[in-house]
Amino acid sequence: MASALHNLSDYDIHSVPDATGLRVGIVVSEWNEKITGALLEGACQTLMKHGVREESIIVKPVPGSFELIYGAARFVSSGLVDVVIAIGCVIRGDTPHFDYICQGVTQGLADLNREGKIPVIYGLLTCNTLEQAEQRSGGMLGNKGDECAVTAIKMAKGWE
Ligand code: DLZ
Repeated sequence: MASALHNLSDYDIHSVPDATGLRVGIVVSEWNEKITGALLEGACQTLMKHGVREESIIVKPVPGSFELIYGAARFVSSGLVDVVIAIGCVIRGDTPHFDYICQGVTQGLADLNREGKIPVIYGLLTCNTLEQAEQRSGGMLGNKGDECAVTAIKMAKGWE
């Protein structure tokens, strides 16, 4: 569905399994912190709404989105969590840097999922402008953090 029509926070609450007992690792990029902070807040609120205890959510900051791969990999190998959410925001600049970071992070997180140990949820906003990022982090298009939390619960509970 085109994002212009899709509010990232819209979902059928009855389609989400009870998440009591779930342990969640969240790795979050400090780059574009206002945006990633709002995504993190959305993810945590939605996880707790579905039964995840606050103390069962481990949050690890990393400097930029490229470091999400390492952070997520550490969570996967730690055995401490059932699912990982990687949160970042890359905004297009004047150089090809945007493309390299987006491709690198996407590939890195995809590789972790291919290992099949625990699910790694893709919470990377890849936007042309700051305004687009704001719209997707609690603005008119909802909050991708909410969507990531719902996806994390469905993936972790669906494969128990
Ligand atoms: C260097 C860089 C640039 C230009 N832009 C972003 C961005 O929009 N979003 C983001 O999360 N990180 C950015 N970074 C930092 C890189 O992700 C990474 O932290 C550095 O290249 C060091 O590995």
